[in-house]
Amino acid sequence: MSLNSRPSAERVHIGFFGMRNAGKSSIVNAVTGQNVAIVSDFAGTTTDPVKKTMELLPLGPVVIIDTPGLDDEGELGAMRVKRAMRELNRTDVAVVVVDAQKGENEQIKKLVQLLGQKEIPYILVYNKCDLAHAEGKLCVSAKTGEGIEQLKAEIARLAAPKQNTKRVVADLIEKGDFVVLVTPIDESAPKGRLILPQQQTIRDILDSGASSIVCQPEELADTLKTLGKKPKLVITDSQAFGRVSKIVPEDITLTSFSILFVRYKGDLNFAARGAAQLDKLQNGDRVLISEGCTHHRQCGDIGTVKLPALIRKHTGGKEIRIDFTSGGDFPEDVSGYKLIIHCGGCMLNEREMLWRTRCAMDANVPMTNYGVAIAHMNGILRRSLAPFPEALKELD
Ligand SMILES: Nc1nc2c(ncn2[C@@H]2O[C@H](COP(=O)(O)OP(=O)(O)O)[C@@H](O)[C@H]2O)c(=O)[nH]1
Ligand code: SF4
Ligand SMILES: [Mg+2]
Repeated sequence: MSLNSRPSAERVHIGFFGMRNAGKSSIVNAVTGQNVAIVSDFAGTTTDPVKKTMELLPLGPVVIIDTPGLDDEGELGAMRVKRAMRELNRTDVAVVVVDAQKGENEQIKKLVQLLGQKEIPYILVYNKCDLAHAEGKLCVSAKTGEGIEQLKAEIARLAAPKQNTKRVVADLIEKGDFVVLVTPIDESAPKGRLILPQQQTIRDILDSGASSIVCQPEELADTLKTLGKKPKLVITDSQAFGRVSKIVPEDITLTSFSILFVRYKGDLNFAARGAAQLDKLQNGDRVLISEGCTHHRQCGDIGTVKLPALIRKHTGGKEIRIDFTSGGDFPEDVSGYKLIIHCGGCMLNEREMLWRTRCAMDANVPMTNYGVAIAHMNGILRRSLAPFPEALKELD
């Protein structure tokens, strides 16, 4: 990611799917005008999904996902197909590539059906039209470039409404408002910088013509005192919720970064409802804690250390089995869990967060969020949801 580009989770994700050798990678290259994908006439060359961020005009910043074929063979192949299918859950717009010489087979029909179920808009495109023509279909040739402009226009048309128009905090504040942000810096915080949810929140405040001050919990009392003006909002890192709530006077609205993010990307109302499950956990119950970061856990040890400790305390030392997943990992089947607790998901796109939420809803498993769970266990959930009346209703 270059320094001035948009975070990839904020971009529209365009996935290319189809049988091996249909020309998916060739079309990706033709559409992007770059050699993003490896093209080969040896079937199964694209072994893992390849992702690339780029500007796709006239649409703007996107992520292109080139996947292996739906017909990859053997045990390894089956795994790759599974990974390709998981990419579907991150896809805002799908391009289904059919070899015009071969036409649509059962797998393509199944894929199209699945796209319909998941309400993912898709484009069915017949490639290799320099070799065979398909009547009444969108025909392209990655080789000659025929139809590629039309395909790009169609992608842009379907992708435009998929751009996230929700805001992190802008709808809660006005020009001239003042916001205090609390971010503890402990040994698990990344060195020398702020993490993405904090950066995005600050940016959204700036975009609103409001201003913010950032401090650690230790400095909060003094900061509030010296301000001389009541802040519109205090936003804290969830891990300091308990401490911070004691410092911030009751008449000042208090919420957390991760509550703002579940509202922005996921389903805050569902997360609010899910918190009550923390009071019902029994010996032997399984809880899934899931995080969106892959390599560097930006949210530090909240998910691996702080939350499990809080849960143990909250349940009075009950034997709760806690599983942890991070990055793109999220179990296909969550029915074995009594509760899922997810981070704010700032590194995931909205579709992925909503898909995870739907997996939980389908399996009747309550799902909540880091900030919501921590606020609940500190007895301050009502207070931290005060700016969101719809979510508050879920607590009654
Ligand atoms: N004639 C012709 N060959 C193509 C076209 N698109 C791809 N190919 C060839 O089909 C083979 C498979 O292409 P590739 O993009 O790797 O397919 P993938 O497996 O779907 O990613 C390669 O030999 C390409 O050169 C096309 O539009 N016309
Ligand atoms: S994806 Fe989750 S764990 Fe990673 S920085 Fe964002 S909120 Fe924190
Ligand atoms: Mg390929």
